Amino acid sequence: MALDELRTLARAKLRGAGLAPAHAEAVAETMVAGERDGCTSHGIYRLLVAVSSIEKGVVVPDAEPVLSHPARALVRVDGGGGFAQLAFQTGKPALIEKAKANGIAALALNNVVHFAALWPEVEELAEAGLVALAFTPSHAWVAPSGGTEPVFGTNPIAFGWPRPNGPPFVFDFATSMVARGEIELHRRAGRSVPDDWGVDAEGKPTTDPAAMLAGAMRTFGGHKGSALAAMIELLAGPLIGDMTSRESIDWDAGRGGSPLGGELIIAIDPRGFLGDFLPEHQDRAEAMFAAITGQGARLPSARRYTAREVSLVEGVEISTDLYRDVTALKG
Ligand code: NDP
Ligand code: PYC
Repeated sequence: MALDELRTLARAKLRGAGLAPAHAEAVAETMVAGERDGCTSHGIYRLLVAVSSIEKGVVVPDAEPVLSHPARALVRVDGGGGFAQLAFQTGKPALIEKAKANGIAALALNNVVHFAALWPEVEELAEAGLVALAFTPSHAWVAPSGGTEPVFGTNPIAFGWPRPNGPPFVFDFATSMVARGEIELHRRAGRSVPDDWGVDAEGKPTTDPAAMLAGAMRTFGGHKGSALAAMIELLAGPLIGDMTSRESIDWDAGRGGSPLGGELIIAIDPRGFLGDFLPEHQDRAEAMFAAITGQGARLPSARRYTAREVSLVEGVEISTDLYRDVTALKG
């Protein structure tokens, strides 16, 4: 499918589910971006997830994000229970302006439903010349290192770094072994999963995606991923007055919707520290990137940018099953 065709389809299905036009546009954009960049766990498959969340009453379909300014370098957007994408777009201009005025600024999104990847947000900020970090909890699906009971969400962390002659350096990954969406895609395709991704409801290793979804996922990197997952719970939960992943899954009360909660985005203007010396220090960063790629290793996001170049010309391939399920949605 051509990307425009996919965009039209996504908007129509979101509108068909009752989502207000501004939300439908913002949400469709991140799904198309995911599919375009070969991030299928957060691509067009998420239409099924978003529509199901709307139908379950987990998301407020016509929520109007409300912007406020808690401090000189802080921005807050209360998403009113709507999807996070429009809340981010509402807060982004003020975040950029405050980061450039103060050297650093932070944006808290509160009361938003989040099902998306974080890289589009840090990439947009890096394209505006800022170094960016983003964090969000989700639902308690992940056991701490050394345990088998879910406490953490899949809690992604994303980072963006502007580069002078090309797209930004960006990484974005869950602090669980994989995103939950990846296990769901394996279940849909009838494929088994590696047994180090999680455990079943009895705490035993399993390769059955359905059993793992009913049990607990593992953090990546043992105790290190576990500590990062805890940090994200704290930064994008209690620090900004929002829910932890445990509180969020309790709030969901078994409906199986996407997580409601908060997100914290931090933006740093390199000119704050470096002023006119910025180019000289940018060159030092570029030397590090060259030392990585020069030995045959790749930078995070290199795969995405390559996939993007191809998709922009050739469009994307959607599996027959997914196309059938998506087109069967109302709208
Ligand atoms: P992956 O494990 O697939 O890895 C993601 C990151 O690692 C990307 O930046 C990727 O770059 C990079 N990477 C992968 N392989 C290499 C390599 N060999 N060398 C260098 N870099 C590499 O992602 P996850 O499954 O952990 O997460 C997928 C998505 O799920 C994320 O976008 C995340 O935001 C989203 N998510 C959202 C949640 C939410 O609550 N909203 C919860 C959990 C996850 P590249 O893309 O170029 O391959
Ligand atoms: O894939 O883990 C995930 C996820 C959770 C919320 C959005 N994506």
